[in-house]
Amino acid sequence: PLRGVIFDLDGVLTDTSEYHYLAWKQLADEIGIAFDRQANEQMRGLSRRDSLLHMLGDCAVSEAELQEMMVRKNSYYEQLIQNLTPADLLPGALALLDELHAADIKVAIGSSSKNARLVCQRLGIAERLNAIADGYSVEHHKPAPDVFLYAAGQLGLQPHECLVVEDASSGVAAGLAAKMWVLGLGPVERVGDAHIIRDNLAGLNWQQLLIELEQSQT
Ligand code: G16
Ligand code: MG
Repeated sequence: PLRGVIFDLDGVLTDTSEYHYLAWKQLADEIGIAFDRQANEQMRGLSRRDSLLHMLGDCAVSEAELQEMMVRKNSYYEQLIQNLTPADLLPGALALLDELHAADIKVAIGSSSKNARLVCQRLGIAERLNAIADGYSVEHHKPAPDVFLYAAGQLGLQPHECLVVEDASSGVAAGLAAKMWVLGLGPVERVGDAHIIRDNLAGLNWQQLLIELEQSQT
């Protein structure tokens, strides 16, 4: 039976994915690299470094330049998330967290972001979480399963007892590689490999979800 839910953060509980895009876009404009929302789509869920490497493509830069660019992008991102408040939780997020609490289901964050703790605090959900696994927790980032396995370990649960909620292809792949249940949020082209798929968290019902997961097995 399911005993824990591991939420991805950016794009699942809040729309910081838009702020990641804007921060990357500013950097790209400054260094004269073409970058748009479509290119950004491919970077969803990737670590800061992997995102930058993806953005640069075959444009060769030194390690020192890479470091400087990552610092610069993060400074733009930090500015953008400064005004995050609980109102920036996506529709349905709070209701689901309440429902999980009532059902005695443990809750963790499994994010690639090094800003995850700060974002959770700003959103006012830090106290509701039993664990936070973030960009500092593991060496290998999504699509590697490590961050979700780390979160499950923090919750004291086995992989098959956990449901991962993800909006990114890399995150869905990470959840499946961890041998966990996966709920994908977004278009089929992006999260189609997940066990069940929804547009977003709005109106999601935990008991209903459990039934659907069971059906997805047959
Ligand atoms: C998030 C975002 C990614 C971002 C990554 C690293 O992951 O989806 O766009 O590149 O974190 O963030 P930071 O630069 O803050 O360390 P997730 O896993 O929460 O979707
Ligand atoms: Mg995400």
